[in-house]
Amino acid sequence: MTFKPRITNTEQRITKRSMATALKNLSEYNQNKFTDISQKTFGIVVAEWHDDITSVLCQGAVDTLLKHGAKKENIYINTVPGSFELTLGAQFLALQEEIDAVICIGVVIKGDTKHDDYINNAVANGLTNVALKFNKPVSFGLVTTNTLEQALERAGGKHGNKGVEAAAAAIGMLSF
Ligand code: DLZ
Repeated sequence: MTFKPRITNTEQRITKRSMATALKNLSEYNQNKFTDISQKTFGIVVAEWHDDITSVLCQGAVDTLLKHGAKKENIYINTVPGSFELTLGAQFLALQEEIDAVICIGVVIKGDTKHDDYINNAVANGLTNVALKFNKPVSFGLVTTNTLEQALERAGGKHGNKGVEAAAAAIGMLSF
């Protein structure tokens, strides 16, 4: 029997997917397997930098939790100065036994220096570590863009709302 690699199919899938990413609202998610979250408690950490945008992302996250059955009194929102501080904020929340999942919200827009790279990498690594350390979902609602316009497109604009996605990811992981 000859082995036929399915490289062509894989390439087709990848092309389709990247086209979809460029064109579609990114906030579509699969809720079929969502667990009952009516008794779950959520901590949201929101960065104050670009707070006109992070507040919209946070609202998207809260609306999504409520839409799927979370109780308002079981959602705790805390702010941190900037996205770099999201990791420690997430750790403070994850440390609380009653918190089931943490959702982190921030916006980092590229400037003239590599500052954004350092922040984004630190947050990605830091939040991964917190999730693994506390064995709890910690979702990455960090909008990382080149321009303000791109950030706005991902905060209730044509590419959806990254806060919605972050909340959906947290619920998805609680349903694991
Ligand atoms: C310093 C800084 C810069 C330049 N840009 C952003 C940004 O685009 N988004 C954001 O959330 N925070 C930014 N910060 C602040 C850092 O995240 C952090 O709060 C400071 O470096 C203090 O630790």
